[in-house]
Amino acid sequence: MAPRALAATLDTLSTSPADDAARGPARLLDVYRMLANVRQLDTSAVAWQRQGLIPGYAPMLGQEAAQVGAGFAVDKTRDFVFPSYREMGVAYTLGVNMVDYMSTHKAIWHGGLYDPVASHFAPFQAVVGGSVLHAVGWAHGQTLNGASLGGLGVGLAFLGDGASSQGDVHEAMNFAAILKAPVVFFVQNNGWAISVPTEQQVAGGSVAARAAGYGMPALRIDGNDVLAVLEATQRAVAHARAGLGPVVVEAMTYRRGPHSTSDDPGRYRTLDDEKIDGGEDPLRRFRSVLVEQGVADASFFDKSDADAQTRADEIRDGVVALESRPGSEMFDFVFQESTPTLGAQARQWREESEHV
Ligand SMILES: Cc1ncc(C[n+]2csc(CCOP(=O)(O)OP(=O)(O)O)c2C)c(N)n1
Ligand SMILES: [Mg+2]
Repeated sequence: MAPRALAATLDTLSTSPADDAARGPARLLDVYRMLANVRQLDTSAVAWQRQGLIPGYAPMLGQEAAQVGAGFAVDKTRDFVFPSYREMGVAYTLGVNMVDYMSTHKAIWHGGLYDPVASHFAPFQAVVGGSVLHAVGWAHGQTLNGASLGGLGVGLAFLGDGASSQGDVHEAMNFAAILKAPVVFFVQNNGWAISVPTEQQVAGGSVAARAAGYGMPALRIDGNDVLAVLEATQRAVAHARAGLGPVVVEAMTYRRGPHSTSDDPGRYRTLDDEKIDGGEDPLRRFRSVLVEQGVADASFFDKSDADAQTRADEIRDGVVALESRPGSEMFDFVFQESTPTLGAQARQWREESEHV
Protein backbone atom coordinates (compact mmCIF):
# COMPACT_ATOMS: atom_id res chain seq x y z
CA MET A 1 0.00 0.00 0.00
CA ALA A 2 1.26 3.53 -0.76
CA PRO A 3 2.28 5.72 2.19
CA ARG A 4 -0.80 7.36 3.63
CA ALA A 5 0.77 10.53 4.99
CA LEU A 6 0.74 13.50 2.61
CA ALA A 7 2.12 16.99 2.81
CA ALA A 8 -0.44 19.71 3.33
CA THR A 9 -1.43 21.80 0.34
CA LEU A 10 -2.73 24.77 2.26
CA ASP A 11 -2.12 27.35 -0.45
CA THR A 12 -5.30 26.12 -2.12
CA LEU A 13 -7.26 28.45 0.13
CA SER A 14 -6.72 32.17 0.28
CA THR A 15 -7.96 32.58 3.83
CA SER A 16 -5.54 32.33 6.71
CA PRO A 17 -6.12 31.07 10.24
CA ALA A 18 -7.85 33.57 12.45
CA ASP A 19 -5.90 32.41 15.46
CA ASP A 20 -2.26 33.38 15.20
CA ALA A 21 -1.59 31.94 18.64
CA ALA A 22 -2.14 28.45 17.22
CA ARG A 23 1.54 27.61 17.50
CA GLY A 24 2.31 29.48 20.72
CA PRO A 25 3.92 27.34 23.45
CA ALA A 26 0.90 27.43 25.78
CA ARG A 27 -1.37 26.21 23.00
CA LEU A 28 1.08 23.47 22.04
CA LEU A 29 1.06 22.14 25.59
CA ASP A 30 -2.74 22.25 25.68
CA VAL A 31 -2.82 20.26 22.47
CA TYR A 32 -0.54 17.60 23.94
CA ARG A 33 -2.56 17.40 27.16
CA MET A 34 -5.70 16.80 25.13
CA LEU A 35 -4.00 14.17 22.95
CA ALA A 36 -2.97 12.39 26.15
CA ASN A 37 -6.50 12.63 27.60
CA VAL A 38 -8.02 11.23 24.45
CA ARG A 39 -5.50 8.40 24.09
CA GLN A 40 -6.07 7.39 27.71
CA LEU A 41 -9.85 7.55 27.58
CA ASP A 42 -9.91 5.57 24.34
CA THR A 43 -7.64 2.89 25.81
CA SER A 44 -9.73 2.82 28.99
CA ALA A 45 -13.02 2.54 27.09
CA VAL A 46 -11.78 -0.57 25.28
CA ALA A 47 -10.81 -2.04 28.66
CA TRP A 48 -14.24 -1.16 30.10
CA GLN A 49 -15.87 -3.06 27.25
CA ARG A 50 -13.65 -6.09 27.94
CA GLN A 51 -14.57 -5.82 31.65
CA GLY A 52 -18.30 -5.81 30.82
CA LEU A 53 -18.91 -2.25 32.01
CA ILE A 54 -20.03 -1.11 28.54
CA PRO A 55 -21.34 -3.40 25.81
CA GLY A 56 -19.62 -1.73 22.87
CA TYR A 57 -17.24 1.00 21.78
CA ALA A 58 -15.73 2.30 18.52
CA PRO A 59 -12.02 2.86 19.20
CA MET A 60 -10.19 5.78 17.58
CA LEU A 61 -6.62 4.69 18.30
CA GLY A 62 -4.37 6.37 15.73
CA GLN A 63 -6.86 9.12 14.89
CA GLU A 64 -6.08 11.34 17.88
CA ALA A 65 -4.17 13.98 15.91
CA ALA A 66 -6.94 14.26 13.32
CA GLN A 67 -9.63 14.66 15.95
CA VAL A 68 -7.87 16.87 18.47
CA GLY A 69 -6.40 19.07 15.71
CA ALA A 70 -9.84 19.57 14.17
CA GLY A 71 -11.46 20.14 17.57
CA PHE A 72 -9.04 22.95 18.41
CA ALA A 73 -10.10 24.78 15.24
CA VAL A 74 -13.76 24.96 16.30
CA ASP A 75 -15.17 28.19 17.70
CA LYS A 76 -17.54 26.84 20.33
CA THR A 77 -19.44 30.09 20.53
CA ARG A 78 -20.78 29.85 16.99
CA ASP A 79 -19.68 26.68 15.15
CA PHE A 80 -21.39 23.30 15.45
CA VAL A 81 -19.91 19.82 15.12
CA PHE A 82 -21.86 16.93 13.58
CA PRO A 83 -20.03 13.72 14.50
CA SER A 84 -20.33 10.08 13.54
CA TYR A 85 -19.78 7.33 16.14
CA ARG A 86 -15.97 7.60 16.33
CA GLU A 87 -15.42 11.24 17.29
CA MET A 88 -14.72 10.82 20.98
CA GLY A 89 -11.55 12.90 20.54
CA VAL A 90 -13.45 15.82 19.03
CA ALA A 91 -16.04 15.64 21.78
CA TYR A 92 -13.39 15.66 24.50
CA THR A 93 -11.61 18.61 22.89
CA LEU A 94 -14.86 20.57 22.74
CA GLY A 95 -15.48 20.03 26.43
CA VAL A 96 -18.43 17.67 26.07
CA ASN A 97 -19.27 15.89 29.34
CA MET A 98 -17.57 12.55 28.73
CA VAL A 99 -19.67 10.56 31.17
CA ASP A 100 -22.74 11.70 29.26
CA TYR A 101 -20.92 10.91 26.01
CA MET A 102 -20.25 7.35 27.17
CA SER A 103 -23.92 6.80 28.02
CA THR A 104 -24.54 5.59 24.47
CA HIS A 105 -21.75 3.05 24.80
CA LYS A 106 -23.38 1.88 28.01
CA ALA A 107 -26.58 1.41 25.95
CA ILE A 108 -28.48 3.88 28.12
CA TRP A 109 -29.15 6.51 25.53
CA HIS A 110 -29.10 7.13 21.79
CA GLY A 111 -26.47 9.69 20.90
CA GLY A 112 -25.26 10.81 24.32
CA LEU A 113 -26.90 12.42 27.35
CA TYR A 114 -24.95 15.68 27.00
CA ASP A 115 -26.72 18.85 25.90
CA PRO A 116 -25.96 19.23 22.18
CA VAL A 117 -27.04 22.86 22.06
CA ALA A 118 -24.85 23.89 24.98
CA SER A 119 -21.85 21.89 23.81
CA HIS A 120 -22.21 22.64 20.07
CA PHE A 121 -21.72 18.93 19.46
CA ALA A 122 -24.68 17.11 17.90
CA PRO A 123 -25.80 13.71 19.22
CA PHE A 124 -23.41 11.17 17.79
CA GLN A 125 -24.92 8.61 15.54
CA ALA A 126 -24.33 5.34 13.76
CA VAL A 127 -26.05 6.22 10.49
CA VAL A 128 -23.15 6.45 8.07
CA GLY A 129 -23.31 9.82 6.29
CA GLY A 130 -26.16 11.13 8.45
CA SER A 131 -23.98 13.74 10.13
CA VAL A 132 -23.23 15.25 6.75
CA LEU A 133 -26.85 16.00 5.87
CA HIS A 134 -27.45 17.55 9.26
CA ALA A 135 -24.37 19.73 9.03
CA VAL A 136 -25.37 21.11 5.63
CA GLY A 137 -28.91 21.81 6.82
CA TRP A 138 -27.64 23.57 9.93
CA ALA A 139 -25.07 25.55 7.93
CA HIS A 140 -27.68 26.65 5.41
CA GLY A 141 -29.76 27.79 8.37
CA GLN A 142 -26.90 30.10 9.31
CA THR A 143 -27.18 31.77 5.94
CA LEU A 144 -30.97 31.95 6.06
CA ASN A 145 -30.86 33.47 9.52
CA GLY A 146 -29.04 36.37 7.96
CA ALA A 147 -25.82 36.11 9.95
CA SER A 148 -23.51 38.70 8.46
CA LEU A 149 -20.68 37.53 6.26
CA GLY A 150 -17.59 37.05 8.32
CA GLY A 151 -19.75 36.17 11.26
CA LEU A 152 -21.27 32.93 10.04
CA GLY A 153 -21.25 29.89 12.28
CA VAL A 154 -19.63 26.96 10.49
CA GLY A 155 -21.00 23.44 10.52
CA LEU A 156 -18.32 20.77 10.69
CA ALA A 157 -19.45 17.43 9.28
CA PHE A 158 -17.30 14.50 10.39
CA LEU A 159 -17.34 11.55 8.06
CA GLY A 160 -15.19 8.62 7.10
CA ASP A 161 -13.76 7.49 3.78
CA GLY A 162 -16.49 4.86 3.63
CA ALA A 163 -19.22 7.40 4.26
CA SER A 164 -17.92 9.46 1.34
CA SER A 165 -19.23 6.69 -0.93
CA GLN A 166 -22.76 7.07 0.45
CA GLY A 167 -25.31 8.68 -1.91
CA ASP A 168 -26.58 11.06 0.76
CA VAL A 169 -23.12 12.54 1.11
CA HIS A 170 -22.98 13.46 -2.57
CA GLU A 171 -26.37 15.13 -2.37
CA ALA A 172 -25.26 17.01 0.72
CA MET A 173 -22.05 18.18 -0.94
CA ASN A 174 -23.88 19.25 -4.06
CA PHE A 175 -26.44 21.27 -2.12
CA ALA A 176 -23.79 22.77 0.11
CA ALA A 177 -21.88 24.02 -2.91
CA ILE A 178 -25.00 25.32 -4.68
CA LEU A 179 -26.15 27.11 -1.54
CA LYS A 180 -22.65 28.21 -0.54
CA ALA A 181 -23.38 26.82 2.89
CA PRO A 182 -20.71 27.50 5.53
CA VAL A 183 -19.72 23.89 6.09
CA VAL A 184 -16.48 21.96 6.35
CA PHE A 185 -16.59 18.30 5.33
CA PHE A 186 -13.93 16.85 7.59
CA VAL A 187 -13.09 13.40 6.26
CA GLN A 188 -10.96 11.08 8.33
CA ASN A 189 -9.58 8.74 5.74
CA ASN A 190 -8.47 6.00 8.13
CA GLY A 191 -7.92 3.41 5.42
CA TRP A 192 -10.93 1.28 6.22
CA ALA A 193 -14.70 1.02 6.12
CA ILE A 194 -14.95 -1.85 8.60
CA SER A 195 -13.11 -4.59 6.65
CA VAL A 196 -13.01 -2.90 3.23
CA PRO A 197 -9.85 -0.91 2.40
CA THR A 198 -10.30 2.62 1.05
CA GLU A 199 -9.01 1.77 -2.42
CA GLN A 200 -11.85 -0.74 -2.82
CA GLN A 201 -14.56 1.75 -1.97
CA VAL A 202 -13.40 5.25 -2.96
CA ALA A 203 -13.11 5.75 -6.73
CA GLY A 204 -10.85 8.44 -8.12
CA GLY A 205 -7.98 7.93 -5.71
CA SER A 206 -9.11 10.24 -2.92
CA VAL A 207 -12.12 11.84 -1.31
CA ALA A 208 -10.53 15.26 -1.81
CA ALA A 209 -10.54 14.73 -5.58
CA ARG A 210 -14.32 14.63 -5.57
CA ALA A 211 -14.59 18.17 -4.29
CA ALA A 212 -13.63 19.55 -7.71
CA GLY A 213 -16.79 18.05 -9.17
CA TYR A 214 -18.80 20.25 -6.83
CA GLY A 215 -16.59 23.30 -7.34
CA MET A 216 -15.30 23.12 -3.77
CA PRO A 217 -11.70 23.56 -2.65
CA ALA A 218 -10.13 20.61 -0.85
CA LEU A 219 -7.18 20.15 1.45
CA ARG A 220 -5.61 16.72 1.65
CA ILE A 221 -3.42 16.67 4.69
CA ASP A 222 -1.31 14.48 6.92
CA GLY A 223 -3.94 13.61 9.49
CA ASN A 224 -1.36 12.26 11.93
CA ASP A 225 0.32 15.66 12.24
CA VAL A 226 -1.82 17.47 14.78
CA LEU A 227 -0.56 20.94 13.88
CA ALA A 228 -1.12 20.38 10.16
CA VAL A 229 -4.68 19.32 10.96
CA LEU A 230 -5.26 22.32 13.21
CA GLU A 231 -3.98 24.76 10.61
CA ALA A 232 -5.85 23.20 7.69
CA THR A 233 -9.10 23.10 9.63
CA GLN A 234 -8.69 26.70 10.72
CA ARG A 235 -8.21 27.71 7.10
CA ALA A 236 -11.19 25.72 5.95
CA VAL A 237 -13.36 27.18 8.73
CA ALA A 238 -12.19 30.73 7.91
CA HIS A 239 -13.06 30.16 4.24
CA ALA A 240 -16.56 28.94 5.06
CA ARG A 241 -17.10 31.66 7.68
CA ALA A 242 -16.25 34.33 5.13
CA GLY A 243 -19.22 33.19 3.03
CA LEU A 244 -17.01 31.60 0.37
CA GLY A 245 -18.77 28.23 0.58
CA PRO A 246 -17.91 24.70 1.71
CA VAL A 247 -14.50 23.02 1.88
CA VAL A 248 -13.42 19.39 2.01
CA VAL A 249 -10.59 18.50 4.38
CA GLU A 250 -9.32 14.96 3.91
CA ALA A 251 -7.12 13.99 6.84
CA MET A 252 -5.05 10.93 5.94
CA THR A 253 -4.80 8.78 9.04
CA TYR A 254 -5.08 5.13 10.02
CA ARG A 255 -7.48 3.14 12.16
CA ARG A 256 -4.99 1.25 14.28
CA GLY A 257 -7.52 -0.77 16.20
CA PRO A 258 -10.65 -2.75 15.33
CA HIS A 259 -13.68 -1.09 13.72
CA SER A 260 -15.50 -1.67 16.98
CA THR A 261 -14.98 -3.82 20.05
CA SER A 262 -16.92 -6.61 18.30
CA ASP A 263 -14.63 -6.60 15.25
CA ASP A 264 -11.60 -8.84 14.68
CA PRO A 265 -9.24 -7.13 12.20
CA GLY A 266 -7.13 -10.29 12.08
CA ARG A 267 -9.72 -11.61 9.63
CA TYR A 268 -8.85 -9.02 6.98
CA ARG A 269 -5.37 -7.61 7.73
CA THR A 270 -2.13 -8.76 9.33
CA LEU A 271 -0.20 -7.24 12.21
CA ASP A 272 2.57 -6.40 9.72
CA ASP A 273 0.05 -4.51 7.57
CA GLU A 274 -0.97 -2.52 10.62
CA LYS A 275 2.62 -1.65 11.51
CA ILE A 276 3.55 -0.55 8.01
CA ASP A 277 0.36 1.25 7.03
CA GLY A 278 -0.18 2.85 10.42
CA GLY A 279 3.07 4.83 10.23
CA GLU A 280 4.41 6.61 13.28
CA ASP A 281 2.18 7.01 16.30
CA PRO A 282 0.71 10.56 16.18
CA LEU A 283 1.34 11.13 19.90
CA ARG A 284 4.95 10.08 19.65
CA ARG A 285 5.37 12.37 16.66
CA PHE A 286 4.04 15.36 18.52
CA ARG A 287 6.16 14.61 21.58
CA SER A 288 9.25 14.73 19.34
CA VAL A 289 8.17 18.11 17.98
CA LEU A 290 7.71 19.51 21.48
CA VAL A 291 11.08 18.18 22.63
CA GLU A 292 12.85 19.49 19.53
CA GLN A 293 11.34 22.93 20.05
CA GLY A 294 12.33 22.88 23.71
CA VAL A 295 8.71 23.41 24.74
CA ALA A 296 8.28 20.31 26.91
CA ASP A 297 10.36 17.77 28.77
CA ALA A 298 9.86 14.33 30.29
CA SER A 299 8.31 15.68 33.50
CA PHE A 300 5.63 17.50 31.47
CA PHE A 301 4.76 14.33 29.57
CA ASP A 302 4.71 12.26 32.76
CA LYS A 303 2.39 14.72 34.48
CA SER A 304 0.08 15.03 31.44
CA ASP A 305 -0.16 11.26 31.12
CA ALA A 306 -0.83 10.82 34.85
CA ASP A 307 -3.53 13.52 34.77
CA ALA A 308 -5.10 11.82 31.77
CA GLN A 309 -5.27 8.58 33.72
CA THR A 310 -6.89 10.37 36.67
CA ARG A 311 -9.49 11.93 34.38
CA ALA A 312 -10.25 8.59 32.74
CA ASP A 313 -10.69 7.01 36.19
CA GLU A 314 -13.11 9.80 37.18
CA ILE A 315 -15.06 9.26 33.97
CA ARG A 316 -15.19 5.54 34.73
CA ASP A 317 -16.73 6.26 38.14
CA GLY A 318 -19.36 8.38 36.40
CA VAL A 319 -20.10 5.67 33.84
CA VAL A 320 -20.47 3.06 36.57
CA ALA A 321 -22.98 5.34 38.33
CA LEU A 322 -25.06 6.01 35.19
CA GLU A 323 -28.57 4.71 35.65
CA SER A 324 -31.17 3.67 33.10
CA ARG A 325 -33.48 6.30 31.66
CA PRO A 326 -37.25 5.89 31.37
CA GLY A 327 -37.96 4.00 28.15
CA SER A 328 -40.77 6.41 27.25
CA GLU A 329 -38.16 9.08 26.52
CA MET A 330 -37.41 7.43 23.20
CA PHE A 331 -40.79 8.72 22.04
CA ASP A 332 -40.74 12.03 23.90
CA PHE A 333 -37.64 13.42 22.26
CA VAL A 334 -38.19 12.52 18.59
CA PHE A 335 -40.08 15.65 17.55
CA GLN A 336 -40.80 18.90 19.29
CA GLU A 337 -44.51 18.12 18.81
CA SER A 338 -45.47 14.46 18.65
CA THR A 339 -47.37 12.98 15.69
CA PRO A 340 -50.43 10.67 15.80
CA THR A 341 -48.35 7.75 14.50
CA LEU A 342 -45.67 8.25 17.10
CA GLY A 343 -48.35 8.58 19.78
CA ALA A 344 -49.88 5.26 18.70
CA GLN A 345 -46.46 3.58 18.79
CA ALA A 346 -45.83 5.01 22.26
CA ARG A 347 -49.18 3.62 23.51
CA GLN A 348 -48.47 0.22 22.01
CA TRP A 349 -44.99 0.18 23.52
CA ARG A 350 -46.46 1.12 26.90
CA GLU A 351 -48.99 -1.75 26.74
CA GLU A 352 -46.29 -4.25 25.80
CA SER A 353 -43.75 -2.92 28.31
CA GLU A 354 -45.65 -2.34 31.53
CA HIS A 355 -42.65 -3.62 33.39
CA VAL A 356 -40.33 -0.86 32.06
C1 LIG B 1 -26.43 4.07 6.32
C2 LIG B 1 -25.54 3.01 6.88
N1 LIG B 1 -25.04 2.06 6.05
C3 LIG B 1 -24.23 1.11 6.53
C4 LIG B 1 -23.90 1.09 7.87
C5 LIG B 1 -22.98 -0.02 8.42
N2 LIG B 1 -21.66 0.56 8.68
C6 LIG B 1 -21.33 0.97 9.92
S1 LIG B 1 -19.79 1.64 9.96
C7 LIG B 1 -19.56 1.37 8.33
C8 LIG B 1 -18.26 1.78 7.66
C9 LIG B 1 -18.00 3.23 7.71
O1 LIG B 1 -16.69 3.51 7.31
P1 LIG B 1 -16.11 4.96 7.35
O2 LIG B 1 -17.10 5.92 6.86
O3 LIG B 1 -14.79 4.92 6.66
O4 LIG B 1 -15.92 5.29 8.91
P2 LIG B 1 -14.97 4.58 9.98
O5 LIG B 1 -15.79 3.46 10.59
O6 LIG B 1 -13.76 4.11 9.28
O7 LIG B 1 -14.68 5.62 11.00
C10 LIG B 1 -20.67 0.76 7.75
C11 LIG B 1 -20.78 0.40 6.34
C12 LIG B 1 -24.45 2.08 8.69
N3 LIG B 1 -24.18 2.13 9.99
N4 LIG B 1 -25.25 3.05 8.18
MG1 LIG C 1 -12.90 4.73 7.44
